Amino acid sequence: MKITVPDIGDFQDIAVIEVLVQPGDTVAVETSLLTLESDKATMEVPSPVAGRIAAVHVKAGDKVSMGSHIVDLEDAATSSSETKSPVGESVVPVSPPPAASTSGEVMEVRVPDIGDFNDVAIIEVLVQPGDAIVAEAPLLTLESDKATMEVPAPFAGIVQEVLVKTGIKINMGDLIARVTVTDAPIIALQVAEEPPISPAPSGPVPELRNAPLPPVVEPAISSKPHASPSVRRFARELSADLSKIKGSGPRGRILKSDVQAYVKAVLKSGDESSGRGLPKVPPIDFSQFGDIELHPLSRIRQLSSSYLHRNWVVAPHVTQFIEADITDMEDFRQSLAEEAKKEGYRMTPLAFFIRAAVMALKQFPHFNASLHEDEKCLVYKKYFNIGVAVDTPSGLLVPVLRNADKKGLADIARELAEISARAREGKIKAEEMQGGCFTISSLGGIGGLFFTPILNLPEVAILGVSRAATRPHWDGKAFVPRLMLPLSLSYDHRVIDGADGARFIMYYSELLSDIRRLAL
Ligand code: CAO
Repeated sequence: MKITVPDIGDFQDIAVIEVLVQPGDTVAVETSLLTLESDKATMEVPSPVAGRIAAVHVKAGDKVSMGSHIVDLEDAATSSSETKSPVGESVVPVSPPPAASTSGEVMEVRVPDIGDFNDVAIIEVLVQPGDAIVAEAPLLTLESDKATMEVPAPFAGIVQEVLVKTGIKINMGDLIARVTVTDAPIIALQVAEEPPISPAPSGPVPELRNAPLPPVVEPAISSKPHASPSVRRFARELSADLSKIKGSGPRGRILKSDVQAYVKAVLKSGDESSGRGLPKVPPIDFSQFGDIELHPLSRIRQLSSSYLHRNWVVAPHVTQFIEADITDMEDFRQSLAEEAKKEGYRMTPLAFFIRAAVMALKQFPHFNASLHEDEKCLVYKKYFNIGVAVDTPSGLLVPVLRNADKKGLADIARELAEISARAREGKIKAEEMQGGCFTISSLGGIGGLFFTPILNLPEVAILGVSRAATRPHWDGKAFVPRLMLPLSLSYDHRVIDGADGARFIMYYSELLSDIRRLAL
């Protein structure tokens, strides 16, 4: 049976952007055969009958019009060869950006001109408050009995409020959302990568957008994947996450072939995000052994668990330990503490540790680097941003102290107090946790000896600081009491050799022991 392009309205010479079937495929009635795209709309041509594809007469890039011969079907289930009307998948034209919008302004986004359609049902809301969107990112999917349409964003921004929900019917001019306009490229966290999470017991949703702790920090452009409903359906059937798939179609559109290639690659590597191929711990009914209670984990903890797991598995960690003699440093700090108190801040030992970290990073630049994504070169950073792990009621956060090399001890101490207080109050912004070069995790206020910190990828090293204690120290003639600080340096062995790890921590320890060098 010869299948041809049906009546597609006013369209002539419309481009085939994807051929969805190949010889040998079995198709059902309405299985999509082709995706066509003009500058106004994207359409899928469905099969009018069930059968097996005997031959395909078009390829991506060809132009077709009504009557063009598309495929031959064999074993067709009915004798009708009249192709059904295409299921229109209009990409609703983007409304022009608001004329007088300036970055930071909250603008309304309304349903643009959607042609003759009235009271069209929303079948999917693709954004939520807090989402960073690029211009033309799909906001909603609408479906009438004739077509499925996506309503794109007229400009880039951060979604403040979504005023519609799945199931309701809308018309041209209805208010969809309020969006804060941004003119800079939008950088968002890779939250989309994470599995769905149940509502947090504490804190509002935006908390989720504040990336957590030791891990954070791979900026990524966030927008909803650009794919037609049938490709979305196909991806859903295969449990493939569209946000991880790079589209090879026009304007980055994800094609069926992209989904297939992605699934093949995942199967080959045996590395789907859920478990990296590791066997799962079998579920246990703990109540069989005694009373239990179930407490939900905070969103930050759920996110950090996934980041930490990834970092632990991805980077081969080595941890090197040393004790630094900080007796003189502590005397010096005490001498500054009184004055600092008068000025309203605490001269914390951490300020010294941050300053020494900058000096050590300058001496060993490959510790102030990240492995390039192709793993063939190192990205050296010429700036010195130090992340500090802060213990908060909802879990660990790592705010970043920027340009620490340009700040004195007092400025570092003040800023540290300010950012750690805001982190504890849940007021730290996502961007304040990005761009770190090296992280310090201090458990000095709590106690304990050495520990093995997990890397905050893509950083290549992290320093764990424990509680200093006075110990007998052999000075060559006698044992003398010295204040010794346990340090634990974890590094990424893909980038740093053991010898350099040892050199770095020795140098760092010497800096802390020699207050003249540290104070310079
Ligand atoms: N040795 C001995 N005493 C130390 C010390 C050390 N290494 N570090 C801090 N102290 C002292 C401080 O001087 C302070 O004493 P005073 O009250 O007499 O001034 C006291 O311990 C409490 O310090 P702190 O921990 O409250 O403050 P800080 O500036 O040292 O640290 C911060 C700030 C935000 C890093 C810390 O509060 C915090 O959250 N630490 C936990 C980080 C964490 O959980 N890391 C693990 C990550 S991996 O899972």
